[in-house]
Amino acid sequence: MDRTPDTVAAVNWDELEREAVAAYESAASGDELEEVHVRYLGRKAALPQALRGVRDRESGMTLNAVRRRLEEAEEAARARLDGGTVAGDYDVTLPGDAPPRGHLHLITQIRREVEDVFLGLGYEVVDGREVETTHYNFDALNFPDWHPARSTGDSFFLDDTRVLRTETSPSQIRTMEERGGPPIYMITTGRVYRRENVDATHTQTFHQVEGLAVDEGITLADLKGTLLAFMRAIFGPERRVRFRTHYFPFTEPSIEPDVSCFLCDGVGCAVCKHSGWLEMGGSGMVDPALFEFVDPEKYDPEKVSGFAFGLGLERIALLRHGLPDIRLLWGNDLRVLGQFR
Ligand code: FA5
Repeated sequence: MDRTPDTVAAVNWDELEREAVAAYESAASGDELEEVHVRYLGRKAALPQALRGVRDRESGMTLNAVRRRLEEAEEAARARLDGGTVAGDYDVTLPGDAPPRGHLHLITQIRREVEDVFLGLGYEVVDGREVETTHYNFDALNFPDWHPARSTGDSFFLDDTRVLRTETSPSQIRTMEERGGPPIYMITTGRVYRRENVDATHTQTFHQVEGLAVDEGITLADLKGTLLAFMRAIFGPERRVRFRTHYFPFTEPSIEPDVSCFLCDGVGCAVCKHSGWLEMGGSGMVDPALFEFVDPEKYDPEKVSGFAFGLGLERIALLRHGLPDIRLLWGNDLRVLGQFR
């Protein structure tokens, strides 16, 4: 006995599908779409009716396939009319969640600020290299053989002749070699490496800014004036600078600049350990031995003089922002870093 209901045989399903798909495609509004839905997929429409009456597997498969294609056409029409609403789950026309926006790390900001200050003073910014030869890192900078920085206990060596630079000072030599002679007014910034015990003020990787001025008639007064201008630009116009004598193998005399404490203005507080002053780095007049070493013809020590300085960028960050521990800068804690936008 043929159990297929009349409706299955009576309808040309191919034609119905073509008609329905065309209707979905031309539906121009939500109301029209609803009408098309009622006409072809509504409870009383021919297809759902026929499906309810189907008894044999083959007709069921044919009609289900038609239904699936009509549902797809309806879905597509709805997406088109809703401007992208898919299955009613979400509306892509609504504003989304903005992805969190990053910003420059505090040390990068300070590096750029420092570069801006010196560009404003007529300096150029040059690149250095992080892997140095012992020649540039020690010999050319007048480091005596016995200096502890030459040992594997203090520095990271790649082999006998190559070392991760322990300071930015080798770029003084490289710049002087590259140039035909004075005048030189340059700074360089970048990472340096030391085998330190890590604590609140020391890490094994940190950043320095190195400055070098070589010209005729440069004096210690020029060094002092330059560092004063720099400290005031970074820490505020009221700052005073003082200098203490020190020793570096490549400067003679060597002096260490202190800046008056920006928090207490020299009165004494916890930040400056009640001294009123903050230590900033090293500096001095270029040792004539360096000129001899590079090229005494181009840099005649009788005529040419210069000054150099090297300051820690992390130190500037800690002091200026009252950060109690250098490790906060490199712990990747966004609660800390996010404060410095
Ligand atoms: C020098 O590195 C000399 N090259 C500076 C110099 C340049 C002197 C040119 C004369 C002429 P010093 O070792 O003091 O000097 O380091 C300079 C600064 O780097 C320090 O004041 C400090 O701010 C920073 N610094 C040194 N060691 C560390 C460390 N382990 N972690 C973070 N900052 C450091």
